[in-house]
Amino acid sequence: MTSSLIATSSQGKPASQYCASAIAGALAAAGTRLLFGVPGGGPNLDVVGAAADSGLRFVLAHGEAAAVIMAATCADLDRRPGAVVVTRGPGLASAVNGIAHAALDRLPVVVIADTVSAQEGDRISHQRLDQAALGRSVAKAAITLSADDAERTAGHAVALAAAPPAGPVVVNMDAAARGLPPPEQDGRPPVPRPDLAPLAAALSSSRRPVVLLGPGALPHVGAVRAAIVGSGIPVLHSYRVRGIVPDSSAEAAGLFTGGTMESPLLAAADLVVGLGLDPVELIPAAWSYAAPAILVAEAPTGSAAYFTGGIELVAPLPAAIGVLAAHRDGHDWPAAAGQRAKAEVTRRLQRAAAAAPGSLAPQDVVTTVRAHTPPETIACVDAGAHMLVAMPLWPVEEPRRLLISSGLATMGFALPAAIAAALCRPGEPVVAFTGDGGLGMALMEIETAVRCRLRVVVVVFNDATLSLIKIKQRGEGQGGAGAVDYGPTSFAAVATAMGAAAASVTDTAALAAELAGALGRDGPTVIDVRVDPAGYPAVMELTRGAAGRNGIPP
Ligand SMILES: Cc1ncc(C[n+]2csc(CCOP(=O)(O)OP(=O)(O)O)c2C)c(N)n1
Repeated sequence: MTSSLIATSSQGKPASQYCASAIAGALAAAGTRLLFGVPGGGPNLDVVGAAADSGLRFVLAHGEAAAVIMAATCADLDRRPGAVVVTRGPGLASAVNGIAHAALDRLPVVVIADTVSAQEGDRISHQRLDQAALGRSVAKAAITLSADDAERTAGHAVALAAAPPAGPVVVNMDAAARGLPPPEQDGRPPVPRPDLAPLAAALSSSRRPVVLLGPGALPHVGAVRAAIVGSGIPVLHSYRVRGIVPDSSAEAAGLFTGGTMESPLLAAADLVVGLGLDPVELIPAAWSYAAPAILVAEAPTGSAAYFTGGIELVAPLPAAIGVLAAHRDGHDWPAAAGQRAKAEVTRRLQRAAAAAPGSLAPQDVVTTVRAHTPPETIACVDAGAHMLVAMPLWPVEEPRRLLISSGLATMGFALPAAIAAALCRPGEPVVAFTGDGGLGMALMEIETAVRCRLRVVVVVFNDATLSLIKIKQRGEGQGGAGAVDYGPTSFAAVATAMGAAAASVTDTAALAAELAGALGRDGPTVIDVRVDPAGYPAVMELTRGAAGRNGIPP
């Protein structure tokens, strides 16, 4: 053991334990209930021990990126900072994709790593990376935690993660470090006094406004509903916020991604009003509508550039919602224009369903699961072609019931997210929709769900192909079959080997029967569905149009 590790703090504890207690205490004070991760010994185990002392439950994951996705999902659902512990070097490097997801979806997560001490840096190269630079390059900040002023630094790290815009903070524990500069305070300026006159003027003269909702609107669900429901003004939701306006209401018009799904409605609009949009969610497609766009957000987002000719007003959202409420009458949309636009998208997607005997159309998988699960089910969706049917065909009545990695759009999201949802919302039904590619990236977390006895239903769209990428090869066959095709895998057999209940299905009746069993089971179920990808090109055309065809990444 090195001298730095046996150094003691002024409180008499070994310094690394003192640091671990400080960060665990700060997390507990912020309401964090779970710590995810993969420890690497030494100070990491101190963090696990200190977390238990502070009342946080530790959940051992198989992969660090998955652990961060779990923590980020808890942060999203609980509205408390998530927490992860990883080891120095490979542990932090392996966590990067999860940290990137938390960064781009603006979710507060504290990622605690130990590090080769600055005192030993001249001598020890093993597992030594520039963890401060690595952290800073992807997270909101990287902070060194030492026994000097540990409580204040730990409190600052947790508060910084949660301060808007929320995001991940990497805490590198170097108990023996001395003379660190005091951490910078978060310097976001206060929201300016609202000047919403341009919004009021535009709404006064608009006959066909459309409202786009983004994550900034999530804290204002009640006010948005009061302004919108019953007004007849169609509302589109970004991926992360479906359910702010319940899908059953006449105004709920479905999704806004920047693709073609929402085109007929936007083409008929004479004004587009964005509330709390984050351009990180929008696919890189051209904006080609005549209607002017006014985007309101509580801090500059750069949205105006996405909506060519759009203007961004920085103002408190409740004030903007108030302006909208004052102008909810006076438009001339046909009755239930939003609901009808959404129904048309659903009809077209269903028409694109195609399946050879012995397989299911992806659309039928989604609608069958929806029909056989309770309305309040939390669905977690991976990146892939299956996402293009799961997102529009899964209606929700509340926000945070349909989860996806929106900003980063990472594969390997759905299973860890579903595990976290089951942990944070015990007793609530949870479904993970994932492709064979995405599940392959997070596969071992099935064991995590088994060990934690979580009632998670994993629905695998198994076509042994990276279908979303295959669609983009269409025509040219760019890259050849070897670029996208896997050999067949029985995920049911793999899951059984890990102790999960599992089945392979090729028709909707069997899928429905397996779902019934899964929802009554005290543990995870993996339903390996043989899907036919033949309808995906048409789905891509309907949802994304040229942006999808041209190979723009999801
Ligand atoms: C970590 C990560 N790697 C690569 C990608 C690019 N990508 C997006 S979707 C996709 C294919 C997904 O295949 P699969 O999980 O089988 O789902 P399917 O498209 O077949 O529905 C790929 C490679 C990504 N988004 N995230």
